[in-house]
Amino acid sequence: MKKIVTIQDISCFGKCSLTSALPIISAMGIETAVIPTAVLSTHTGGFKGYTFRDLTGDIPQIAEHWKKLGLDFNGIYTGYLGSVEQVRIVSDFFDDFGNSENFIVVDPVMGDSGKFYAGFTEKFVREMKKLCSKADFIIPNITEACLLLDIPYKEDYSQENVKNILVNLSELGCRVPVLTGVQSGNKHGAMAYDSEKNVFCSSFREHIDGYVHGTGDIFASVFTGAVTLGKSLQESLDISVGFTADCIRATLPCMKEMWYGTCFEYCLGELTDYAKESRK
Ligand code: PXL
Repeated sequence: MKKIVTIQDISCFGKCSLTSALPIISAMGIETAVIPTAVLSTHTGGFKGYTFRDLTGDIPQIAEHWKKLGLDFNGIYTGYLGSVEQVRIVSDFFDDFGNSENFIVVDPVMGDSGKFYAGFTEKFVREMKKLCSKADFIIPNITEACLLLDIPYKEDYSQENVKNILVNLSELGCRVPVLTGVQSGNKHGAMAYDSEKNVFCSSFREHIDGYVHGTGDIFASVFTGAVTLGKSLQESLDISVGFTADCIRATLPCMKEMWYGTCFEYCLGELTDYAKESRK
């Protein structure tokens, strides 16, 4: 069985980060080890008064124990990281557990809709850029791409603009930047650039009206799962865009507030079937 480790927070309520990555990647038939970076009572994207217990100090101890056990992983996938120090420690984890056989996915979670999430700063962006340079894949949304490239956020981008952004992101040092939240006419999806092959890929679905929290984490989790299963970049984009769209569609009939997240649970069977098919 393939095995990855994902490093991100546990938002106890609100369906994002580890509480979505763990079921999603597991449903794809992949063992999913976790390193929780912090425990929050809820995510920060809509709830007020959340608690935050920082677990930065535990990460090097977990890594030391795992080194003694001789553990290795097919992939390492990071999501929400809570401080500059934590980014540095995760960077050391990449040095210890990254190798020529496995791959690293960094989702540089920092903001959305042109704004930082609570608590993020320019200093954090500078550290995140360095982490991205060590990744095979980075998966920013457009807001995060603008932060990483130090360019102003806009609402609308042409395909040419998006291609330029992707090339500039690859110059941070990562092999394949994947940009989420890309609009093309009345379609919505993701575009990616394989800088080694000099090839662009894209995948779009009909635009669905409505914004739900946590879709970036769903996309990044499915994408990581697909890469772990050995899928091509195009196929990894297709399954991630398709599954994320299905989760949003499943949510709209029963949606209360966007911060309660998606009803991704209704869609997990798609991933189980997909993984079963690819094991045949
Ligand atoms: O979905 C990304 C995310 C993860 N973890 C925490 C967050 C957010 C976005 O708001 O607040 C704690």
